[in-house]
Amino acid sequence: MSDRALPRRGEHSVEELEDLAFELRSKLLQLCGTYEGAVHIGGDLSAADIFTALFGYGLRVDPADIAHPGRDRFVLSKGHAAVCMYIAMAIRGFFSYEGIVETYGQLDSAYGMHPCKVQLPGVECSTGSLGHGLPLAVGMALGARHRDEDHRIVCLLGDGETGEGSVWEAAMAARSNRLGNLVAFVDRNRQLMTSFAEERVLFEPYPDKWRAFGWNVLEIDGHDMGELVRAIDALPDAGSDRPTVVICETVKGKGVDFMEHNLAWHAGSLGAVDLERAMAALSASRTAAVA
Ligand SMILES: Cc1ncc(C[n+]2csc(CCOP(=O)(O)OP(=O)(O)O)c2C)c(N)n1
Repeated sequence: MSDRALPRRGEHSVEELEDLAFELRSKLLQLCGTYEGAVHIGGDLSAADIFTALFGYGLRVDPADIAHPGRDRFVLSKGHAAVCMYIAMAIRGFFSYEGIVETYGQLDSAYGMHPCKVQLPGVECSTGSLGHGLPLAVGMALGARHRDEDHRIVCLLGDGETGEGSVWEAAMAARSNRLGNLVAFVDRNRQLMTSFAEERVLFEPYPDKWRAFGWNVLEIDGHDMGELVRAIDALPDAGSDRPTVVICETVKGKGVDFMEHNLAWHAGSLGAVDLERAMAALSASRTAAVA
């Protein structure tokens, strides 16, 4: 057993988390305006509240002690949202935002378009090929059980990604092995890369599919910080015998009106004029939300 103090969960209120989610979206857009390549901005914006709730509230992690054995492990299965994770982690104190912007997406940068745990200590899993994060998380959860550790493994998936068969093999293995220390969040933005989800794959009845695999299912509005916090508070103890999935209903491009529900904004970059428009739209949606 380690004699280091256990990492603490984030301690922000719902209102503070909402401010942090705005900060995260603003920083994402700024980076999208300076980086020359395409940023997966649509699925970053849909997941920004989930990232904020996890890194600002739900996860027991310590930026000053990233290898603590008692820390929760976060696995970004939708690895194309790496930059959103980097910035959420920067806001929690893991890295500096300026450091991310300086080298993001460049050859040999620690901040690649997909996360690499070798290049960037603090990242728990190298991901990017969709469908692999949940199987990895199942292995990590099993390992924790074997070592008698009581931390959680938290995995974020895209809904499109859950069209991969490996996700359902992992879901079955998780329940078979009674992995109550495993929690999946699904960013249910109902869009894939080039199409709307149900046009390609009949996901519905989506929550019932997870229930059929024996999971505890929570369904929430993934942009309502209060609901995110309550879902995190309602998670069963890591020692329980049933994995939990939190299905977060979201909007791809959330917060920037011309990106919302728009297939053109799965990935893209912003010129100076578009950046200004996007920042104005984000501020307007924040003002409307607090009014
Ligand atoms: C195995 C694999 N196939 C294809 C891709 C390319 N790809 C990147 S994002 C994406 C769409 C994924 O949709 P979803 O999981 O719903 O993510 P989101 O809409 O939240 O960005 C695809 C097909 C990939 N990264 N991995």
